[in-house]
Amino acid sequence: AAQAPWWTRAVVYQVYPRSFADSDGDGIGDLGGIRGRLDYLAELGVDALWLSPVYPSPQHDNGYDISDYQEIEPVFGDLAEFDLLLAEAHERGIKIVMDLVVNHTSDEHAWFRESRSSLTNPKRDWYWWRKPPADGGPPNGWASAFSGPAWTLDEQTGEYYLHLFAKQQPDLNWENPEVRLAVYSMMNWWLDRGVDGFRMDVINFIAKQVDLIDGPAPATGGGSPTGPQIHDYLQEMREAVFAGRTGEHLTVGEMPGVATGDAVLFTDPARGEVDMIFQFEHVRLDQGANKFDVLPRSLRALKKNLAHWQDGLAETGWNSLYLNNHDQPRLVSRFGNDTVWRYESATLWALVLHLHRGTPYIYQGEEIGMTNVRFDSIDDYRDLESLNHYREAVDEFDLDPGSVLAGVQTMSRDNARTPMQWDASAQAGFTTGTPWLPVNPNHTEINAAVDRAAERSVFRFYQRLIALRHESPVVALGEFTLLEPEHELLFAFTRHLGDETLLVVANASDSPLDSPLPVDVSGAELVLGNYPALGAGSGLGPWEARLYRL
Ligand code: TEU
Repeated sequence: AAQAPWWTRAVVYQVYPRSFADSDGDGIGDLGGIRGRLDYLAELGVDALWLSPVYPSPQHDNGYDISDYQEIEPVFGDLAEFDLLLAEAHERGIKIVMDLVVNHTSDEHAWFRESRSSLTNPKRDWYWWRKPPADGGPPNGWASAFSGPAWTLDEQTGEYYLHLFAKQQPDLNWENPEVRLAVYSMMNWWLDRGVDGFRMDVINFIAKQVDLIDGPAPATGGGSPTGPQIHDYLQEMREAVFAGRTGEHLTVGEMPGVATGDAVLFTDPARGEVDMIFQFEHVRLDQGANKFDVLPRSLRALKKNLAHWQDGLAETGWNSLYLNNHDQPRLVSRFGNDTVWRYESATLWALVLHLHRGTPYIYQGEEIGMTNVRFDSIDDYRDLESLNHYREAVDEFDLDPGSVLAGVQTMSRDNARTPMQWDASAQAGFTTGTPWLPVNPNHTEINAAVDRAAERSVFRFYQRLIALRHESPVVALGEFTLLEPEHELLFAFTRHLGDETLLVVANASDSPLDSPLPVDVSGAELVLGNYPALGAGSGLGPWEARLYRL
């Protein structure tokens, strides 16, 4: 256990800079705002911050469209301000992990401007350009993740370029070694500056199945674009960027579509690719073919899927643990009850998730039980994914606007992107100006100031969980066993290491669960629970969760 990597004992906190804290009153969060809240984060006890992109960007996708990799977005600050943030975080023992978005750049990045300028430009081959096929249509049938085709015809040179995301996010051609070297050199520049690692955006997409682009049979939408070269690229990156370095770094690859077998390959320490990944299976269980088609939720399906990942990586590899982030609805609204049982269900999911094996990620506001927002009109949404989807569904597919809006209200990424709720004041203490996205009206009741003063504080519950992972090898490394897999309401499992066994029992429902616990707990120590006192009966109250040491 002593040789296990530091990140097995760590908890990462994700900051979405635009929505975290605004220090200059322009309505958009910034680096000064983050710096001003470092004491709050240190008090929570997190080990590292992952900053969603802070680089210059036209902001079509809130910074995931980068126009300069080695600068800071002026709205967020500058490099001097960044260095200050880094230094002050490090003083508090908090690492800073940058978002690395290198599957694509912004169409305003100098590389793409050059590349699109002529057929013979030296950077032409840095992106995926293809002549229109005989029928004039796009080179294959791939769809953009943000609606419409993944290819756009560029007037200037009469060729199509590939963009798996928005048309303002052209995909880099990793087949070209110059592209790879440019990315590694940029990563080294940030690490030399002192940053502690990278969260790698859709990193499994950098390698393409070239035969699906140039092959005889044009591919249709769906399926993974990932080519087998992905492992070579990641090993080459590790060699070029991390091999010579000492100290504690973190690499986490966001990888939509990977299964447990792939995950083992990506995270096997002996192969040297990434430390851990973000996989998507558990957050797709309640989504149809289109993510805005909301399916009924099943606790059984969710816990079986999480257990499948625990088992799949039990021997080799490592996973990240998350139930929400800047792309997902708020966990208490999605998996819990965000009205009458908000405290209980927020803490239940916190306990369940943090007691799994893997590195837990907390998304800003999760630690105070923030909920989804519900805008009445599509005009109030800002996220291009939601807006493109709505336009396509209503205008092209003629679907009923009311039901399309309902899907957006449930699944929109803007649910996670409303400003952080610091206090009950007019703009939730986020800004003195007009926020770029409205604050959730419930900030008068749900905010950090109220939560931390409350008897039952979500923040303090997270503090306990983080401290537990720091102190307790069984939490970090223990073997996971799911109990009662078929039970529709009870989430129960054990963790076991050496002579220590922990038991988690959680009633993920609005009704009391009166059946006896799956394991005899007489004589066991209650380590943590989300009810003020144990009830008289043997069962669990609504959304009650307990952690025992057996
Ligand atoms: O997301 C990749 C991804 O596959 C999805 O989560 C996607 O954003 C969408 O929600 C699918 O329904 C990453 C970033 O996390 C996201 O914010 C970016 O928009 C995207 O890549 C493009 O850079």
